Amino acid sequence: MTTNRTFTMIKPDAVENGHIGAILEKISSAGFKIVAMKYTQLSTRDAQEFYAIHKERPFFGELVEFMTRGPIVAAILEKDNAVEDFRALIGATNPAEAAEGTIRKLFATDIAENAVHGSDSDENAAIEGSFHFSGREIY
Ligand code: IDP
Repeated sequence: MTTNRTFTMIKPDAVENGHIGAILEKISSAGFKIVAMKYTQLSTRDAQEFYAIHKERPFFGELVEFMTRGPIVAAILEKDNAVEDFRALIGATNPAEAAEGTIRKLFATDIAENAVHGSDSDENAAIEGSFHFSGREIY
C-alpha cells in the first residue's frame, strides 16, 4: 500500500548554511504540500532513537553528533507517491552521486552532512512523522 505522505528534516548543515528558504521553495515547486512543520533541535536521545536502525554502523556516533548540533526543520509532506517522489527530489545519500538539480546536489556538503532527510518507505514515513508530530499538529 502506498500512502500520500512522507517525512523530511532540513538538517543542521543546511540550516547553518542559510538554505531553509531555498529548500522549502524546491519542495513546494515539486508539488508537495506541507501538512505539518516545526523548527526544533534534537536531543541526543531523540537522534539515537530516530536513527536506531543505524546504531551498529561505524558512523552512528558522528551522525548523532551532527544531527544534534543545531536546529532542524521537521515537516510532513503530502503528494501522490510522496515517499518515492521525495527521494527522487532529494537525490542520492552521497551528494557526489546525486543527480543534477536534486536538493542534495545543490545544498549538501558530503555523505554525512547531506542537507535533508527523506523517509525511505511508507511505514517509516508514518513512524517518523509521529515521532515529531501529534495528530493535532498535522493540518
Ligand atoms: P538516507 O538518508 O539517504 O536514507 P541512510 O543510509 O539511511 O541514507 O543514512 C542515514 C544518514 O546517515 C544519511 O542521510 C547521512 O546523514 C548519514 N550517513 C550515511 N552514510 C554515511 C557514511 O558513510 N558516513 C557518515 N554519515 C553517513
